[in-house]
Amino acid sequence: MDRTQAILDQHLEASAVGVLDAFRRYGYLAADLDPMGRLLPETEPLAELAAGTETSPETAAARRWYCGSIGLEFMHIIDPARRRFLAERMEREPQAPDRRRLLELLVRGETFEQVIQQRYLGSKRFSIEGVTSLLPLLDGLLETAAEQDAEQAVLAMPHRGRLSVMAITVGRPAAELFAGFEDVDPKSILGSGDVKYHMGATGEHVAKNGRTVRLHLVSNPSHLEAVDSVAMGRARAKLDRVGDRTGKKVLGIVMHGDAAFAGQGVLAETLNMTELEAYRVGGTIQVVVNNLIGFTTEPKNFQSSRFATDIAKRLPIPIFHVNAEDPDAVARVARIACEYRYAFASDVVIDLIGYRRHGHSEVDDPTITQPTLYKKIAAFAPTWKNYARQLAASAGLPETEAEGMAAAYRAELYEAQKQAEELEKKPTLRTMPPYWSAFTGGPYKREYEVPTAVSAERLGVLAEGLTRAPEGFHVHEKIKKLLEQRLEMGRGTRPIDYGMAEALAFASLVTSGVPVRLSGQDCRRGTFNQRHSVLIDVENGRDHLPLAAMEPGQARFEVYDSLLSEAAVLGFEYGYSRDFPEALVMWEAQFGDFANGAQIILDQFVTAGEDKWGLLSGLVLLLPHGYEGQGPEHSSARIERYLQLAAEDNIQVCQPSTAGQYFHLLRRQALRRWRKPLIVFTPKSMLRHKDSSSSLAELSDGGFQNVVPDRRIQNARRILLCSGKIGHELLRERERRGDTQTAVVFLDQLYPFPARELEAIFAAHPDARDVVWVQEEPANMGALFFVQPRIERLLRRPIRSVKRSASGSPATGSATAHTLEQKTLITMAFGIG
Ligand SMILES: Cc1ncc(C[n+]2csc(CCOP(=O)(O)OP(=O)(O)O)c2C)c(N)n1
Repeated sequence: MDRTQAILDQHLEASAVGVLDAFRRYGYLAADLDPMGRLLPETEPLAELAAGTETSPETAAARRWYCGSIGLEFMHIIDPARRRFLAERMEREPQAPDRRRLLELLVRGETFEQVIQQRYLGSKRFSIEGVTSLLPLLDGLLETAAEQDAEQAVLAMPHRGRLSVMAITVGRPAAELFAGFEDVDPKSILGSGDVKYHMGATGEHVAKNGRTVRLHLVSNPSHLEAVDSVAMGRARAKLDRVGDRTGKKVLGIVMHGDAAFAGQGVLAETLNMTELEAYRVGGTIQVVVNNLIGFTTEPKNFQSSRFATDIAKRLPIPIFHVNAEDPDAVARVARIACEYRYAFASDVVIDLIGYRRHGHSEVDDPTITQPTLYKKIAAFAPTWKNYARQLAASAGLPETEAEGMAAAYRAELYEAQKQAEELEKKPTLRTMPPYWSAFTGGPYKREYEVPTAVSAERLGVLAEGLTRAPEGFHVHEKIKKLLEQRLEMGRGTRPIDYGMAEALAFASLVTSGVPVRLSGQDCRRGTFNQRHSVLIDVENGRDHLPLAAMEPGQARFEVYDSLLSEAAVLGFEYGYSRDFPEALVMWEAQFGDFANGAQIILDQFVTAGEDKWGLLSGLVLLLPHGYEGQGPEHSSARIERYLQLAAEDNIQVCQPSTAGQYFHLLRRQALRRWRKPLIVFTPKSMLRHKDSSSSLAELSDGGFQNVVPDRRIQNARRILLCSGKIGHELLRERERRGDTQTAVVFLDQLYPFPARELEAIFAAHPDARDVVWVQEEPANMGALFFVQPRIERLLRRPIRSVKRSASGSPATGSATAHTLEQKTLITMAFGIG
């Protein structure tokens, strides 16, 4: 150990603020990070703390370590072992990288971009030039991960450099990527598909140590950062598949633009997931591909901090800043960052700072908004040329060699371009994992239906398991009562409520090999005190999950209270469902209306994923819904939104009217091979209401009914069609009135629209003069706009409707006004005709 090493070790242990400590803390501010000189070194803190030591050897060493092309923020990490790990690596002489390999990657990246530029002038490609070092960075991460025995990497990234990453990192044949520019086979994707720089891709990285790391680049919408937690969910599912909770086998690498990283809230939500048991993946490598510009906007207008990455400082994780024009430093950061991730199962941020050679896209002229910067960039040589020059001077690698590499790759790309012109079918860029082969998407077919009933005897056994606590476990008095009641429900001596119906559905699934995963705010207990999936020992606070302790060899049951986020959590669960199609994966909103916090995930992934990318998901959304006088915010889960997004059988939109229907719906979703997102509007006050409870026979017989007919009324004069709680209120009113002429029919499935079942209803009531749609929601909301034309098409005549008046907000803030409105609705429904 040399003298400087001894000093630094001392400093790491001691609390005294010395020179080295000052550099460890503030060196990153004075580091040389921006090749275009926009981010000026901030020397104040160091000048103050290291005053008088400028000429000392310690200061010179510290400056070399912390103020070169790498700036590291790590002193905010509390764990000394982590700080020591990082200091030790930063203060060690770096190993020489494989410079030829770095050069080759840079040459390939920039040549690839240039060839597209020449051949497809005027097309957008969102060039990587200026931050081409992303390619050696990814290579370094994957090489290090392979040394740590990684088997797969999940990559997510926005537009910038995506095509280069697909070609050079993921290894897709260039012809496939050029096919996107040739727009091969447009007829096959009329009205569907996606642009080339959003597509997902699979490939592999064959590492120097002989290991192969499978790569999955996640399909991505334009909405920046929306993919972040989707990628994490995918990584978690892949880890769960192989039973790895350490995160070693699957590495997540998520790339970001700097403006997006600083600006988009979902990124902050996603970062907050990293240490949470529900969402942990052993650490994600967050790479900011930082060109210090966002479209035309400069950092001073998109971030209130020096670095875009400052948002990540809330976490105890290292943030590396590295100058993209120093490929050796980039390679070093890749190694340290990945080793750190593997040592501590922690997120790591790498802020790769370069520039953007062209406009935001190549059809955009940046000289209008950043004229002086772009003059400078135009005079600045491409990264590979600078690096080749440097290597010629320092490493004896002749510049002609780099030229040769470029020429050879260019020739290869010209050849690929010719192949692309000849392609007849649009290439898919990916191979689906084998676990998808048992499942299917596309239009609904009746042949997908499966039995969902469970024998009464079996339900009794499951109920016993569900209500059992371990020996010596102290169950809360109220819960003891609940468990007794649930046992009675399972034995058929008490009507089954939603909570028990759901528990029985889960129990029947996990004991037949189907894993169940649910996350959402407070969903372990349930917002409405209805689920109680976890028993808590009142003496010691210990947990017991009956559903996870049903039978030996059962499938996994997981239920998690989520962080207070909608977008990141829904994104995560969507991602999870993408890599675990055999499981029942669910997200529950606290109240259904909060789901609009995740609107991007709904619009861009859940409802459009199959159309854009051909990717399926069986994700379930549980959205509490119903007008109960709680005010504008807790009444409506916005049924209208989902129905507007429904087309091509892309989703299922259901509102089960009874506990039994809910049971069959959940089981149907898990057991059919048809994989489609399922939106379920779940009850609140009806959770325990006798009217929506079911008998044991309803679970042990039959299946989910898309339309629930009225079995008590024959050949009605009036048919009230509805969905959800209002139907039960209509039934009560009918009873009160002693009405024998009105049938109340529930549409428990709104989409795919149950036309066949409704036709049967109309045929059963041939004399029904009035067919009325009744809903609680205002005229501009709810299912009215969607069902009315469809019902009229079936009936070949207009129908009438009862609803609240059109309104800017879903419901009144007054409970009394609500009651009055509700009464009026019911009276009007029976007054028609
Ligand atoms: C949520 C969202 N808002 C706006 C846009 C439009 N948009 C596309 S790229 C871009 C700038 C992104 O800048 P940055 O994150 O720094 O990435 P860069 O393009 O510079 O690589 C904007 C505003 C978008 N794609 N997504």
